[in-house]
Amino acid sequence: MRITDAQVFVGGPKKNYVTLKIMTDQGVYGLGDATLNTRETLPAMYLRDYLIPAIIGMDPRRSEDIWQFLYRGAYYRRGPIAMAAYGAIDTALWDIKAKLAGMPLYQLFGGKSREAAMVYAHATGADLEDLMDSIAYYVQEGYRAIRVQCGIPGMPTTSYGVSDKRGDTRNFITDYTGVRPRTEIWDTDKYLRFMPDALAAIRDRFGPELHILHDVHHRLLPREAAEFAKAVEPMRPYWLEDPTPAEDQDALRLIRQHSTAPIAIGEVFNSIWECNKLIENELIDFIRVGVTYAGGITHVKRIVDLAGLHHVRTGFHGAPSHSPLSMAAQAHLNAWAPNFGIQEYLVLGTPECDALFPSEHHVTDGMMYVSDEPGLGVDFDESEAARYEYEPGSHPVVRLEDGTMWNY
Ligand code: CS2
Ligand code: MG
Repeated sequence: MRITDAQVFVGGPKKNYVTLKIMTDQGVYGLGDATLNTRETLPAMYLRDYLIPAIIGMDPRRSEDIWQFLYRGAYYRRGPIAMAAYGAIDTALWDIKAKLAGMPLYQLFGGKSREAAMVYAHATGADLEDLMDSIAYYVQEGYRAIRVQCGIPGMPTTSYGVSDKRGDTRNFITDYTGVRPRTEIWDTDKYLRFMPDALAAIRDRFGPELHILHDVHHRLLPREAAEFAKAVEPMRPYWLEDPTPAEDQDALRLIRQHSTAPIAIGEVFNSIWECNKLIENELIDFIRVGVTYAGGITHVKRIVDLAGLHHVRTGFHGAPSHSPLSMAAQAHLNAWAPNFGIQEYLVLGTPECDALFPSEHHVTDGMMYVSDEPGLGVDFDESEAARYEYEPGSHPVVRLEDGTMWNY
């Protein structure tokens, strides 16, 4: 069996999905995702110019060897662009393998460990009252776990992912008006004075059972993160995400020394070599990698197995930029992983997105049900894809009130 050709498509309904389709001499094809939000053309070019010409003629069933060929063969290893490109190929090869077996992908990992996987929704509010309405909406929709993000009083712009318009709970991460980013202003003192009380009010209003998650989005210094984690511990958050940038991994000990609040990190990691020390030293509770830019199923499965040895559970990245293909790959891993924790989930199901990526995967009452179709269980409609083209977009950048650049 041979790979005969592969194509890359960039575009989608208000997203720039980077979709890879690998064709074989037996008519079976595989699909993979390389969507690197706001840098989408780069993995697409890596695939088209360097990787696709090198894999044509290879046996698509040898996914492990092809992964090693891509990773070891590059010499300049890792990085999100390369790992997204390898990840797309790897996912497409697993799709082909499971289609050949006539089984849903999770069967190849060892079968289902659960009937459905808990997901968390995003609630946001311009202020606390607005956020309470947004949480109430998701609770009523059946979600058991909700990430809560709120505008901070006195801060000149709203912080990460929150609209300044009351009642507008769409997720504001990517701005598709061009590559020049808008600026958000950050003030740690205002945040630290406000957010613990806000979380206490949310716990008070929604009771002990709701899983409350919060994303600090790399904004605090390690000492401040420890102070924050200690302050919110009585509210029993399900997790605190990215309390501090994880480049300085030893600094995370400070949080552990001061608080038992669970810590989730890893959405910007792209290899096991960024995860292994945090996992082995048991400095985190949830690993947040995404199949898209952490090298695909082969590499992420290795990270999940390492995490399992150290009581670290999964909480895969599932931001709005994720394609239904990467979400499907994660749905299969979530169905299998003995150390599954939770899955981030934003409603992707617009009619346009469903038409582009038809599938049986679905979320009901806050639980994700994996498709039983052979392979990934997602198709790709090329005539739909022809309607879209790449639209340049950007994340905001963050500055302190005096103009100093900060972490987005
Ligand atoms: C966020 C991300 O989902 C999350 O937890 O931190 O949305 C992140 O901002 C985006 O993926 C960046 O593209
Ligand atoms: Mg995050």
